[in-house]
Amino acid sequence: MNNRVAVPVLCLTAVVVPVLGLITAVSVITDLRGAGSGAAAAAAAPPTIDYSSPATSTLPTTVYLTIVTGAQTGKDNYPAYVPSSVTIPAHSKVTFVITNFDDATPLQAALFAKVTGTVGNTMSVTPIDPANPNAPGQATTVSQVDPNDVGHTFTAPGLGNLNIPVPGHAQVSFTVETGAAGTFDWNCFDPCGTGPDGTSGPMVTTGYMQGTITVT
Ligand SMILES: [Cu+2]
Repeated sequence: MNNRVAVPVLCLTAVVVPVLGLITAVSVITDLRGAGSGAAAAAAAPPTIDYSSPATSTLPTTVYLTIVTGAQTGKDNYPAYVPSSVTIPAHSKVTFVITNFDDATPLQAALFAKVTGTVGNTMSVTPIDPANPNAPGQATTVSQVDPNDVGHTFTAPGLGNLNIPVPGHAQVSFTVETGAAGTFDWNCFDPCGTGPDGTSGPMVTTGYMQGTITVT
């Protein structure tokens, strides 16, 4: 009889004592950890990272484009913007520099002779001599160009109604303020291409007189 009673008691003791010991051990470890992290926090606060804010963009805020002639592309009457597609940061001021080695083609629509969509609706124009390209002329700031002097336009209606009339044999620079992310098509609206009205060929070919501006 006594053995039958004693066995459960011993069993209970065998279970309870180790459990109590475990609880005590966990409490000690928790206390030590608390003390340790407190000391570390006092010594050097960990950096705070705010993941709700976007990372600062590493994209360039100056973009360089070159307009090359059909002779340079090796494709008759196929002048091209190089590069024809660019990626720029959102919510930023981005400066474009376009160097045009091509000559003028009179604009058919004088509307595209005006500078729009840039800071101040102006651009800087510096004449260049393609045969001596590192001896630029005097820069001037303009809000429009004589339609007969325009060689190509850089027109992106979706990007703040951007329109740049690029004179023949000139370098232009202008600044745009980007907004939210998006992809915007640009086209040249000067009839520099092939076909009876000059609007075929490179004018309708991505990589020549049309491309995209990606804002990200
Ligand atoms: Cu063009």
